[in-house]
Amino acid sequence: MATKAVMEEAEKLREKIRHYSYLYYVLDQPAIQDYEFDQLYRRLVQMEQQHPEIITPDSPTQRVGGKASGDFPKVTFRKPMLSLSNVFNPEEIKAFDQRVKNGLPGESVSYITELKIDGLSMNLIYKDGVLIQGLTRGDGHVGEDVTANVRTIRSIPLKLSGAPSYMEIRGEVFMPRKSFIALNGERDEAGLMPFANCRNAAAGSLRQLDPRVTASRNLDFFAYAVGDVEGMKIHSQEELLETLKKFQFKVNPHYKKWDSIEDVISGVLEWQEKRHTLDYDTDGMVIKVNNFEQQSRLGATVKDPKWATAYKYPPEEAETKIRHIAVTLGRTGVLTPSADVDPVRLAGTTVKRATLHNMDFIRGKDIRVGDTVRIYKAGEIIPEIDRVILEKRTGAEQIFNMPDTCPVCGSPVHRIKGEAAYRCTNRQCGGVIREKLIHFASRGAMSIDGMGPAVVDNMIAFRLVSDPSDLYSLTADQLAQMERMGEKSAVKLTASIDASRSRGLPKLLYALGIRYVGEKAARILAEHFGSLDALMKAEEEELLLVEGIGPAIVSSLISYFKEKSSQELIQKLKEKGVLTEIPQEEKITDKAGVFAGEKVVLTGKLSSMGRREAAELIIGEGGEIMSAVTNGTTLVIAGEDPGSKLEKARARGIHIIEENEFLKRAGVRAAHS
Ligand code: 1X8
Repeated sequence: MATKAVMEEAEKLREKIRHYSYLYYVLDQPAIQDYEFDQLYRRLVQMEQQHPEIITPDSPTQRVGGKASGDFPKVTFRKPMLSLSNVFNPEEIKAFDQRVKNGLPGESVSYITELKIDGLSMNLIYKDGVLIQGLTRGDGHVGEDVTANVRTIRSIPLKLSGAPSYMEIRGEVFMPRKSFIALNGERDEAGLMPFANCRNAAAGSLRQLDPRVTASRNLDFFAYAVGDVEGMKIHSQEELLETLKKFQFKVNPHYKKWDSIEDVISGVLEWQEKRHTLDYDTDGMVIKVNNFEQQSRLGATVKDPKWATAYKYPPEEAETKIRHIAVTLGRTGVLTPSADVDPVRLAGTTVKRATLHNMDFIRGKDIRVGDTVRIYKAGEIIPEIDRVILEKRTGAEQIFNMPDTCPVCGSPVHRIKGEAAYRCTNRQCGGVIREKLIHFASRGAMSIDGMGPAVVDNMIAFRLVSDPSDLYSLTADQLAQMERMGEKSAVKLTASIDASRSRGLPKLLYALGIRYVGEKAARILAEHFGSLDALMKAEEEELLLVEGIGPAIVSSLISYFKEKSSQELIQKLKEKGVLTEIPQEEKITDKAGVFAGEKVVLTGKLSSMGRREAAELIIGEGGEIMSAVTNGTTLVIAGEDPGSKLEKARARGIHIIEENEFLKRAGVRAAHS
């Protein structure tokens, strides 16, 4: 049996992890390094493994773990989830205001505007502050129970503090554009059908039978309403949003209160263009009467509330003609078709090319060369074809077929059973090698300066490299033989290749270009396993237990490491001195360092080191860096010319030390370890 002390320590860890997750996932203000977070998390997993009886359902370790149920049971809502009436122009907004005013004669009315998020509406049920059910909107009266999947969304609290006995939180599950674009890129590479937009991707991710898949999809949630609530009274939408924030939900920050409908209109129009800069899709603006008592007097029709409406922004689409279908080769050998179209303006840019993904996509939409098509931007960035305008067919359009041979090396092209993708069958295909090298050297991967596509082409043409490991034995003389490469540039390039040896495991893992292993997955894996050797030795079951790593990544890793060519490449990279572990400076070896638990503010100049260095030292010793003195600050390190932070610290009686004392504390430790 676990002792009281063990249970208390576990609960403390949970609180800490909840707090740092909140800062990271809800406020987007990370306060500790990922590695340090991982250490806390692993410590909790360890304790819970040793004492399974202490596991609580709201423990942060229990986000992914619900069983994969065969289907999603139907659940009837206590209060229906209504839809919204739509308005499309300022006149209709004014008419909405008139209807509201007619329902509330002589009263003054304030409105709240909120961005309308293009995702899926959800109802989250909290009993005594614990999330017990997550339901999709369904038909508004009966929703589907997707609790196991909802629990994997990090910005949704599993536990609320100070919550009433029963509360339903309503909001929108969505997929950020960045995640959507990355996901579709992976799907193209894997020969899977891409999602048409962020909303479909979010819906598909939420309806997964395996919660681990949902967990890997990077879903997010904005809260904006409540359903049934027992034991708490809220008086206005403004108060509601503030309350949701207090319960640590993510609330979209772009809401505003207005006292006149003219101001509402200007607020709505202001976002018509600005919304394109956000990292999530919005399809309009919701306008709500602020006062709840006025809301209830206005009431609802069978379908929608009379106190709210949605101003819908027109979808951004354009019409153009397909002139040609081109085929490009990716780094896994997949051939991807794309349409060259007549240049057309769309959502702020000129579009000349739209992706066609794969043959199933082309056949599914019956896309032909010469067709007139409607295009839009998926995730606001990627030009996509929505549909062919059949009425504009002339009969001169040409059906497209995938080439039988690789456009780069001429080898046969093969379609794997069950996949939509066609691949070049040549393992030594120059085009694939090229793409692999470009990826290996790219930013986010090994960041080799001066090694862009043109240089890679040159290297291949001069037969200097056939895989990334060859880079590490290149001499400046060899490089200088290439065209358009001076001696100076050659020396510089060898230096940046050399420097890339020590990038470390997270970058290397991404650079290897393993299918599905993007930057984020690479970092998670690197931090979990610490070395490439440990990762390569890991069994499937162990990989599946890693938070944020879904089954697709796991099977891709396993098949990659099983390949003889991968093993050889890794062996060669090691022999050439490429670091296959986490760099020393990114490691926090002992969380119980001399500054463990301290929240430290640095002020003034230190003579012995820079700010960054000092911060790293403190973090490395278990401390946390704060940018300003607050009530939570436990220690202030004062250098020269410390300024107002020092005064603030003095006024609050916070412990202050000077540079020599700081060095002594940090140094004593360093001498021991
Ligand atoms: C739907 C949505 C609402 C809000 C944001 N996004 C949506 N998709 C909001 O109120 N902030 S309200 C709503 C509905 O009532 N159907």
